[in-house]
Amino acid sequence: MSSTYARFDTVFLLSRFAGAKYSPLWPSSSSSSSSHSSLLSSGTHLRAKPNSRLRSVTAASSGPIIAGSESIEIKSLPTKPIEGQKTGTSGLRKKVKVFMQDNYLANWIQALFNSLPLEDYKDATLVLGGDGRYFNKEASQIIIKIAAGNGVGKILVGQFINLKRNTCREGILSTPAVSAVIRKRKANGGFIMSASHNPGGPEYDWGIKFNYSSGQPAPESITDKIYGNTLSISEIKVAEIPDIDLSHVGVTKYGNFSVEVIDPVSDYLELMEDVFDFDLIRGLLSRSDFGFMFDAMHAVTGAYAKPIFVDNLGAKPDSISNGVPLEDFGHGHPDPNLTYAKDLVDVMYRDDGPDFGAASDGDGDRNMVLGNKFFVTPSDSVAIIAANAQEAIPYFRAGPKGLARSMPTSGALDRVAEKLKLPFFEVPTGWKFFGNLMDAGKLSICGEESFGTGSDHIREKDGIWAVLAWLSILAHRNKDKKPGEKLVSVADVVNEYWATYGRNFFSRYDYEECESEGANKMIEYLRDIVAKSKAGENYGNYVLQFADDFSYTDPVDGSVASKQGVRFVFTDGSRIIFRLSGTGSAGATVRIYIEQFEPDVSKHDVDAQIALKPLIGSFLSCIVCIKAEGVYREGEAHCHYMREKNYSVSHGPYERRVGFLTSVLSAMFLFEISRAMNCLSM
Ligand code: VG1
Ligand code: CO
Repeated sequence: MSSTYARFDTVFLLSRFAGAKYSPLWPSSSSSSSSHSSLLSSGTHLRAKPNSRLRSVTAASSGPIIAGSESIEIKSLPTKPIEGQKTGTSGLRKKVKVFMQDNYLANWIQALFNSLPLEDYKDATLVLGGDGRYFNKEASQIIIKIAAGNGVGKILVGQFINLKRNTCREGILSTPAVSAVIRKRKANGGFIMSASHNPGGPEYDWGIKFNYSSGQPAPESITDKIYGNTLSISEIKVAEIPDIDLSHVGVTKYGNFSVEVIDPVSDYLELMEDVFDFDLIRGLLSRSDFGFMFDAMHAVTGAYAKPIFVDNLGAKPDSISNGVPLEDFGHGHPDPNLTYAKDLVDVMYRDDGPDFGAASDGDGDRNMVLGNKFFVTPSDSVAIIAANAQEAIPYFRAGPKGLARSMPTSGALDRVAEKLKLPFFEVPTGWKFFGNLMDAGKLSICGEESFGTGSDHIREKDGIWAVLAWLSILAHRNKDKKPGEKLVSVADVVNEYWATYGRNFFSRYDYEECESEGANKMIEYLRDIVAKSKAGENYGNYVLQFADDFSYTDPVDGSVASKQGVRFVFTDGSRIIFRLSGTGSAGATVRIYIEQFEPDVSKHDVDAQIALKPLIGSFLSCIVCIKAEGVYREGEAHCHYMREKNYSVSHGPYERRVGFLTSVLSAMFLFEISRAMNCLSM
């Protein structure tokens, strides 16, 4: 198998490792038992003719009428528990084929209602949106009928019309827009139909998230309850209403229940106008000596980019690429990083490329920021936004209240917080951990290394917000520049920041579709090492400050999240972190994060991989190689990696001529083998 390898100091993608096969979690409809009915396959409720204004609907044969709310009839559909519906870092994500089976989605939605207090949804307003991916259209109808069946009063749904192509995408709202709409319209919560940056289409992924009334992702206390309820569910409450026409803005009513189709952009745009100085940004974007490019990756921000950047801020129409949201993201992987947003990267690395480029992901909450021939790591990006926010962004005129990052995100932001004397928080991976701090007025700006940046203007990370934040910084720095004068560039802003605060070299390595068992064993093995580690131990030239499995106690509600990632932190601030992803749809993804701080400005220009090499080498030879001595002489592999940077690797566990990435992977097998041979000191 081959790997994709990109030489930039951020995310590395190693795909399809180990050939882990996905096995369905639930038999397909053909093999399903007759003791439960399926919302998708029964066809009686979901295939009704759209837009017929029925005042009452006769019950279908497959279940009894359990209630009549005014003129809506509600039916109880028998169902059976389905395994594996545990929510990960951000909602429930699976292959779309899994979601399309029997009552897979319906069960989860009903389990959600079973988990919420009645007052949180009865006669309440909920928002429904998504990134336009394959299956969202059908899923919207399922969610609406179950919401109505459970007594929800009103659903607000986004919709996007592409006038040029004369097409309509139903159920469109970016993740940040769902959060904004919930907050603005005081809704009780909302559903987001998206697997975010995971690819879409019949063969790929689908996902569902639920956000609460503050617009924030449901906390683990709720998602754990939902999971529990998926294991005991026996009925789904479905309103007997036809499919709702979601292609036209307007209201459809059935009894006390209504669905309002809304423009997905206006509430969000209004908020952005409050947060930023649009005149300032317009001044920059309309300059003839400033080039701008935004890649919507055929994902949801296609619906937002033209109205915001072009129609409101004066960017040229051709500055938006891949601006039409498509069900399969144009066969792309809507992940705004150097590997998957390659088209944008190619343009930005041309001599005559634009001065500023950005991309966002499937559901519009991630962002990547580039200057001409310059990539800004997400960890640096949030630190730079925080350092410049007060002078460049009206929303932060009084100064940010506090700063926060996820644990694996580099320590760049910590230094800004220290300098600005701001409260600072380190939370586990996943945006849901920031919300409480924001609600408590302790946090304004936060970010994750995974291309997530945002603030307390909403309760989600926000791709377009990050782009506008960067444009504000550049516009502020350049507002007095006369035509022909050299503009302050993205690279200038970053270099100046490094010179002031030092540089945190950072790199993340991903190993996708690993076998879950091996990956879990690897983490267990690392936990064993942590338990035996002592402060002051030498790892080559590095001295261990501490090693642990990160645990977080929420300062607001006292809830505890444990086992959030194994950390080795050294006395100079360098860190190596291992954790398993919670967003994959098949097998396990291992993430390794490596970071080293460099205060010396003369060394800031070095390639991150070169800068991180000594740390990687010392760590691996101590942790992996020595402990496994006699089984695998890893040291040789390192030397090999140091010489050879572009390679195609073989993933065999005994492969000798492998690079660093493979050798860590091999370690997973190695641990198991070593265990079996009893040659690890465990
Ligand atoms: C990943 C990222 C995490 C992010 C999450 C959701 O999670 O690491 O930082 O919050 O995706 O992002 P994991 O568990 O796979 O590492 V998104 O844009 O998918 O809502
Ligand atoms: Co996303």
